[in-house]
Amino acid sequence: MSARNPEYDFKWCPGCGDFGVRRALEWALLAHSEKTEQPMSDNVIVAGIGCSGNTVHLLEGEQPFGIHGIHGRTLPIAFGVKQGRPRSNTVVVAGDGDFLSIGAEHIGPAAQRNVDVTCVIMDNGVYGLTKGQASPTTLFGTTTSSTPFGKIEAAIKPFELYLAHGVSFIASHYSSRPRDLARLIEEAMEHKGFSIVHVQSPCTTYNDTYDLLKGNKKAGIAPLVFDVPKDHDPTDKDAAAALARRSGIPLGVIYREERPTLEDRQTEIRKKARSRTSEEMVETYAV
Ligand SMILES: Cc1ncc(C[n+]2csc(CCOP(=O)(O)OP(=O)(O)O)c2C)c(N)n1
Ligand code: SF4
Ligand SMILES: [Mg+2]
Repeated sequence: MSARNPEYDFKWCPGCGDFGVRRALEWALLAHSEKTEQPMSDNVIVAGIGCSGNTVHLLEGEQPFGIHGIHGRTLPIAFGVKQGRPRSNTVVVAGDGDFLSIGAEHIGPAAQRNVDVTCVIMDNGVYGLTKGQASPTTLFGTTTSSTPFGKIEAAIKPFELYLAHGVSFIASHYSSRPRDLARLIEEAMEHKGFSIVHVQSPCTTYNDTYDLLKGNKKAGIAPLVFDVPKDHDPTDKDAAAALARRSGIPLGVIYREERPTLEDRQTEIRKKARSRTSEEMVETYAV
């Protein structure tokens, strides 16, 4: 339960990866606000529905604005926030189910517009809140409450999907190194354009992947996570695609591209567009 929001009675399970993501997000928000000298109230967190979305209620300390919206619709809400308050640092927090299943159709338009929003996606490979159904990132053949004979679809590959859509900043990390994750989230917030930090955040109740991610010598399990190689050039799209296709979980920035944001282009258009009276507007429709 949040000390700042005692009416909201919510608990994560012990060991849930989302604790680490919450801590990282708090640090990143503090660092970003300090650097930009913007008040905390200029940060807006748009949360999806899922255990991950509850991050918005658990933030401690000075509070950003929080909107706990509709499952799968974080991006349209964030788009509206950014249109209404272009100076706000708008951050989406959502799960793999929310963002990549029902919400997947919104990734393409947000990327093509290069809307200046940062997304922190908590991927636990399962629908945690609704008790363990398969999600788009659940591996093929996995037995879950909705796939008792094994999942029959292949798992989607988020990084390849983000690259194909033209997301202008793509990073990957996991919840067990919150300091490093915080720096990556901060970098994503500083990026001008649409940024996604895709975080492996294990669900200890329905899909405990800690040993797989970190490795377990005693059990003979090699770690899935690896640091992005020092010589990786994130501005090289081919190199980013090769990294996205590599097996395992890279920790660091996969891709970065500087290009005008939607807000930049709108500012340019506003300079060109002459303001009109209602009568003049109606006149333009007359045949
Ligand atoms: C429109 C709509 N469809 C379905 C649901 C039910 N629902 C709530 S959370 C959820 C899945 C959550 O999974 P994920 O987004 O991965 O978040 P997690 O709980 O794993 O963090 C679903 C299907 C809903 N609330 N609204
Ligand atoms: S069900 Fe899973 S994702 Fe949800 S709080 Fe528990 S451990 Fe975390
Ligand atoms: Mg999930």
